[in-house]
Amino acid sequence: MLPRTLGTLGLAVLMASALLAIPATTRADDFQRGDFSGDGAIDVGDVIAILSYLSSGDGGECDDAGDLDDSGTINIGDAVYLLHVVFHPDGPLILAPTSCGADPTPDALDCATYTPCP
Ligand SMILES: [Ca+2]
Ligand SMILES: [Ca+2]
Repeated sequence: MLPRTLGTLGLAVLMASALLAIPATTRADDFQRGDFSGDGAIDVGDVIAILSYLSSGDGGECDDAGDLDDSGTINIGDAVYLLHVVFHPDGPLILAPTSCGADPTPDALDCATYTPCP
């Protein structure tokens, strides 16, 4: 409950300080699985980006995009899976990169930034 002596200015200051106290979220909700490089296209460059991430730890801005099978981790299987997608786009896959969307599975991977999705 607000004290009666707060007044309009006091209330405005209180509301502004409350808004400033809310941490800014940097998580991108929508991304395209497979586009690990974040350029809006799924190609062999994304396979190379995943392999580079696995060897050096330097990744993109959206780790979820590199988790092709949505297992919650990025490993060599994701790179092999993506190679199959790139060279056999009409092949029979159980899971395939799709259009923009949110990660349906809670996991430790993050997607801080992914600009190709609106
Ligand atoms: Ca890409
Ligand atoms: Ca995976």
